[in-house]
Amino acid sequence: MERIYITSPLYYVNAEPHLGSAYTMVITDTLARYYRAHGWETFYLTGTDEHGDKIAQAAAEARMDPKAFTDQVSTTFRAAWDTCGFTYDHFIRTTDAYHIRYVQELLTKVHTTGDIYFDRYSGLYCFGCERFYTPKELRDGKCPDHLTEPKLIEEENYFFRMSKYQDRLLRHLEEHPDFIRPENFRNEVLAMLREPIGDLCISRPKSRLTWGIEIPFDQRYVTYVWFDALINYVSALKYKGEEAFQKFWSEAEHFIGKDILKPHGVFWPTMLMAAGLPLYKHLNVHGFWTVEGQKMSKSLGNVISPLAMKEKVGLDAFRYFLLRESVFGQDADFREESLTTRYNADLANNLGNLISRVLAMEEKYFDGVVQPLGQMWAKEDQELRDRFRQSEEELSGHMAQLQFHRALEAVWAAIDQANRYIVQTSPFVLIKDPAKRGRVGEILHHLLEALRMLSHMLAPFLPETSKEIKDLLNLSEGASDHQSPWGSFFMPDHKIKPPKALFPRIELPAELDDPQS
Ligand code: ME8
Repeated sequence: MERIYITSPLYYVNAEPHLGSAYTMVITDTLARYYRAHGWETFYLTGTDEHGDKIAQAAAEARMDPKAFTDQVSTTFRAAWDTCGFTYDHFIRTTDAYHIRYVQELLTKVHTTGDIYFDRYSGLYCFGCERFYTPKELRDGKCPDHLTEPKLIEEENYFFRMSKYQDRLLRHLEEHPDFIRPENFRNEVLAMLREPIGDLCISRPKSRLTWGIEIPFDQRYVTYVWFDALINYVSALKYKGEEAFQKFWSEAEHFIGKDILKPHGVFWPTMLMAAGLPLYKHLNVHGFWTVEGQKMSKSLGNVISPLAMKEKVGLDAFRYFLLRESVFGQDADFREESLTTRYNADLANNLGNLISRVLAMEEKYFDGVVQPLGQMWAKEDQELRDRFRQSEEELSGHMAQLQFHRALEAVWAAIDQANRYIVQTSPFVLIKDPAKRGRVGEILHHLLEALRMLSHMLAPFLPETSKEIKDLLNLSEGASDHQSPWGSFFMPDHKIKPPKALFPRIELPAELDDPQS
């Protein structure tokens, strides 16, 4: 049986869920649903990243004890993801006892083999990133992410002999061209590996930070947050049992945003090498979302909340927009106006109208009872079926390449064909001639097949809509009905439900309304 292990990043509990975190969840949830539906054994992991300076500071600002604070925010995340219906199999917190134990086990192992050593170090430290910077990495002397000047810190710490694994990682990337994808991010990591990567400072003295996993061989220190958080991808599987680890680890597909490429592309694989563990299968890197052309930030007040979007347009419309509007790996811009335009054109007009028209005609002409298909199919009937078959094939190719927007384009090509088929065959005209009633029944049968296939193809992307279509067609939820060949599924006495408007149009001010849609 084929398997896939899908991971999202662990979200820092210093902010509420937003567009960026929701996007990674939508992608990973879509993939998990897709592979599950195709019979793959799937494990989908998400969770929260709860240690380190950033979190300690956020807890202090909230005047809370860090553990109580992280309990609260982690619960908020989990509740938000549950409200969004994301189908993760396990939610890990880096404060979970089993994770802490596993991190300490791994630290001890790497220390014993000599790949962790103690040293005095002075360097430029960015508190925002929680890491040391080399002067070369800075922009005008400032951290490129936080635009603040790092502080010169001199202290004794533990170091991970990362440089020892540099050549091996470089070779791995050269031998596995799709290890990091898309290619531009692979090239970024290759460029990092063609310069000396140095060793990684993996401890923080308790004199300046206590909120972390204690270094098991020196109680004066806690673990650097990345040497803790990254390990979640393995500790969660180990928690599920050795069998889960054996089954899934080699199938790991990590999904991250581009700002955390270095920890995942350089720290993590070298850590795995030092721990004697196999490497993950792929690192899949997505771009950043801006909002109306601007960076999303609390101070600008433009943070998009997935829960607010659920209230406003519904989760499926939000998912559709994120997946259809962006190209995986590239940056994208969130605009309410584009969302409304796509909603009205693609969801309300093309998809919503198709569903309600077909169901309304079936209801009106045949009381909702599906009519039999004849032996001979018209050219248009065959074209409709062929277009759906082709779309399904295209969809699976695009999913393998993480081209979600293309996959949706393929589904919409089928929807367009179904709408065209209604115009070509004009059942609403034919029905006026009693001699053509049989043909009208056949046309509607083909269209109901189209809706059945749509409910299947749309399921990973628009799960609620897919469920609604199934329900309207009066199909049981778990039925693997999509495997039945076109035309052989509906029994002649099958009765569908009355029509329903799935995506009511969003009314726009007159000047914004698109005359085409
Ligand atoms: O980095 N557009 O957590 P995080 C797209 N705890 N993605 C965005 C985004 C935006 N505007 N803003 C943030 C962390 N993200 C670490 C991860 S993994 C072991 C530890 C993405 O909460 C960002 O790229 O700051 C990252 O993938 C995710 O949200 C979590 O960011």
